[in-house]
Amino acid sequence: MTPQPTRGDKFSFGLWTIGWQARDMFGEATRAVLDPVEAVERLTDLGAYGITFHDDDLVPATSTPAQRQQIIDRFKQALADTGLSVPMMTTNLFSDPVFKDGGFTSNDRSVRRYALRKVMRNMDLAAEVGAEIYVFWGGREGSEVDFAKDIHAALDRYREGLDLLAQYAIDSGYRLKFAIEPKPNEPRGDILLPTIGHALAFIGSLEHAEMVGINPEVGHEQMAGLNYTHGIAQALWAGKLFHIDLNGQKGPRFDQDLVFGHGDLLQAFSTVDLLENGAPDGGPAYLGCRHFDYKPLRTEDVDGVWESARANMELYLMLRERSQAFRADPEVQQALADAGVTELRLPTLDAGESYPELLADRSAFEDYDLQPGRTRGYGFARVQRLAVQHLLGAR
Ligand code: GLT
Ligand code: MN
Ligand code: MN
Repeated sequence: MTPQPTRGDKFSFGLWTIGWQARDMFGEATRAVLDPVEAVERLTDLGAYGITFHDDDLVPATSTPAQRQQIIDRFKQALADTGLSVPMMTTNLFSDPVFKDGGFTSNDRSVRRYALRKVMRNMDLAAEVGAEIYVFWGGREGSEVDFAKDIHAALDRYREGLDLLAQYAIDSGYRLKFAIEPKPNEPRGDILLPTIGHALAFIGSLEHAEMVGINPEVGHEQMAGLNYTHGIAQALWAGKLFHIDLNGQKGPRFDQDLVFGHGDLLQAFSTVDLLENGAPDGGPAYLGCRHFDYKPLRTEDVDGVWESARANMELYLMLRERSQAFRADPEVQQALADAGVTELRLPTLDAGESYPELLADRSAFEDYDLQPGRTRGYGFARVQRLAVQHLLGAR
């Protein structure tokens, strides 16, 4: 019997994921439009906690104000009927051709002003439906031609935009926190804030840095050949992991948005282990939603969509069980201790010690015997073997 998701697991899905019609670069849609109300009902039945969306996912961009209100009212009724939450919302600043050179960083100033207004209107809705996180994925903020984009100015405009929106949230009394989602490329040739590290450095320059964190996506880091678990660990260390986009990716290539774990499964295992057991006291390191940002395979009909939605949650729960067994295994605990994993938590200097004492400690340098450190084995191979045994349920 595989584990069954419940609301307490805090799984959430983008409306654009299960609702993806599977239109791609080379072919037309293979699935019909999914009614947002049906999405709410089906996700509830499957045991999810929340649904997230862009302004235009819920309300088609061509809607009149009256139509917009009607769609929102109907959607809110479905939320009330099911108890499903909207933990996160975001803005589509990439589909309309007007955003071909970006939203906040378009070379065209009027586009930048329009983008800010579009976000503000949707922040009002986010506050109304109780969302706590507002995501900024700047897929069109970037360039293909180095000489055509002044990066210094573009970062100034990015900061100007986020500072203004943060001020708007504060002045409006909204309890929204912002989360920037990095991506290295696609749809732009090169995107601004391409990795977790770039985004963290940028956030430090913002006027309301305390209300801005990141929303790292598995595939986006792996597209850049980076280690997702390391990336979110640094975000946690910085107190900036405000949200996550879980999915699967098979190495550096186009953004695949596979089901979570259907790429680098071993790294998915360490990701879940970190989220669930990675706090210094061994408890969960991350308390927010486990949000899936994936694309159901283009080959699937609507049944396959719900099958894949299940697969995301089920895989996460299986890995959570596996990671609990891994942590509880005395042999693993011994292997981790032997490997020095716990020793790394010891400060390098003694309490009260500083560099004068270190300089005076002959055993640290002048009399230090390099041989043991040169010849020791660290036992990491054993840790990895045990991890894989647990991953595959062989222990
Ligand atoms: C878009 C992108 C995702 C982002 C979404 C938020 S939209 O589909 O590929 O990674 O999370 O804007
Ligand atoms: Mn993606
Ligand atoms: Mn994403």
